[in-house]
Amino acid sequence: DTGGKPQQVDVAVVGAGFAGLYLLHRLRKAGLNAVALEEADDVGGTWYWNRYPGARCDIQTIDYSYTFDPELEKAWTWSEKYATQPEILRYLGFVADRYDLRRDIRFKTKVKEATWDDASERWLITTSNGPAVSSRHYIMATGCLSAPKPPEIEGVGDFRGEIYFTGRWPHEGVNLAGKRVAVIGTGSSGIQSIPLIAEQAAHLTVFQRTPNFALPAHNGPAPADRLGLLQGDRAAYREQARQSMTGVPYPQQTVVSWQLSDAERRERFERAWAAGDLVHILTQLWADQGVDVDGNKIVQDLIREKIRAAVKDPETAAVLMPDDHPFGAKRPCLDTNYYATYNRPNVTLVNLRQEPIKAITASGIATGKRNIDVDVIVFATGFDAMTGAIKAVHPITGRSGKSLSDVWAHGPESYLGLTVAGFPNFFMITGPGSPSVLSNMAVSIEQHADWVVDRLAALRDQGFTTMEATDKAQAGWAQHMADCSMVTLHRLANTWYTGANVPGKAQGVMPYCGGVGPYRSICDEVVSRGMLGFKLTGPNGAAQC
Ligand code: NA7
Repeated sequence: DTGGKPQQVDVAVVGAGFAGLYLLHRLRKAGLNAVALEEADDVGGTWYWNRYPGARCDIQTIDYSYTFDPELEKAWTWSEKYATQPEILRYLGFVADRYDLRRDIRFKTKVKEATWDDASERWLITTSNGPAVSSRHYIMATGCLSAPKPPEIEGVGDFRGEIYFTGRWPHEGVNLAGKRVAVIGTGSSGIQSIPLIAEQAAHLTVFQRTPNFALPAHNGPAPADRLGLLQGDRAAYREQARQSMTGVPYPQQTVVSWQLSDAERRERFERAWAAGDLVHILTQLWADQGVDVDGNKIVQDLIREKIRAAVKDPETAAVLMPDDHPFGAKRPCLDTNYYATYNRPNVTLVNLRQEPIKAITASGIATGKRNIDVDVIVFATGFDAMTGAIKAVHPITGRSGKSLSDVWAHGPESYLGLTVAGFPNFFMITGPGSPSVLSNMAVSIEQHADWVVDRLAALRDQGFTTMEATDKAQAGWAQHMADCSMVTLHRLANTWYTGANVPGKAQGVMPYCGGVGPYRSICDEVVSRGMLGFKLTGPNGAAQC
């Protein structure tokens, strides 16, 4: 804060990634003036920071795109079925330029604190760079996987070689050629980067704590069948996506596993394996795969068979086979040559379940059994997901003087994943309690942003100044969240969906498990029933539904 007068706007947005950019566009069209505060020196969010080798989106490009403007869809053509990080970053830059959004973004500006003032009914937001912001509304568009998790391993400071985090990969200057490299972590970031690091490094040692299910991406041109569906009737395709369970328009399966013969199940599985599409394999095999442990085990066995076939050394193959969680309960990965990489002579796999890392030393990594000397350590250890980036603005102080971190001490509470009781005019895009990470983010982001901006415009038009979820509505949403999570298998795995990846973090399934289409209907019904569950106030009085 320079000590100058706060910048006055209708809406302050934090983040200029996929969500922040769309918000700026929508807010401007709705006649609300806004500023986006962005820590990086350019737009892109996730796609700005995650520059590690092999970084790609694992939702197909035809689905991972903005859909709000058919002209934009015409103006941009993706080069592949799955876009690389640089291509997605170019796309987001293209969108920022096309809609002239950069003039409303303050780059290299980290948000420090945010405080609600009851008297003026405004948020005051202090920043690391430039004046504070005073705004009527405050929207966190900070993403779900943007706050890297600390390594939680002793001795990191002692290491004399190079250290990289996949989520904070340097923009240039990384050269792994001829070096002994360690990768810690086998989530999506590890699984995408390991094959490319293995090609460059003299030797690669992968430190795996929990094996993950990974499927071949079969990247290349966008598949003709999916592209045909989109191009056949673009509006209908997009609408089906919005009403679907995942934000990708696949039909709902109604046949359960035990109604199919072994041969029929295998045929469906092989088709899904060949499709190279997470949403396909997660939703199109049989109806009980995501909700019943037996229906799920059939898929697990079929995938383990594939791993066994891909990896030549049976012991290594066994270590790579997930055996502790249902398929889909932990985020599965899409890979290019992942399992085959373990057939290379310069790659070694260390099973941390047998020999946990004791410490990082000056020269490498010490497990209970040995010291492995390396020149470079890559941490692909993940994120403080869903709540980490929101809580990083600390404190966010609401009406009661309480901070959001305190209110969330036992886990994130929200109404619709969009708002929090006690925090008037505060909104989250893809927050905990929304479908977010269980969906195609592009579709969820547009739905959330549309809903929020439409509400702000309606408030203004109706003469209200504040909007706040009631405690009762929030408790009802928590119950509904719990009910939905009991139907799926996500609760049966220790993952970043449940907070289990961060020591000491409150446990609970954070994303809404009820599906994108049903969630949209609920959000729309809240509006059609007169803002059910919200209290609105303004100079002409209050309304509570
Ligand atoms: P993930 O999926 O959280 O993966 C992190 C990996 O790092 C996972 O294998 C972890 O093992 C491992 N890990 C984390 N901490 C440690 C320590 N201290 N020691 C050893 N191993 C550790 O993060 P990603 O960045 O790969 O992917 C995040 C999402 O981005 C992904 O799901 C997609 O949605 C896109 P664990 O499983 O916890 O035993």
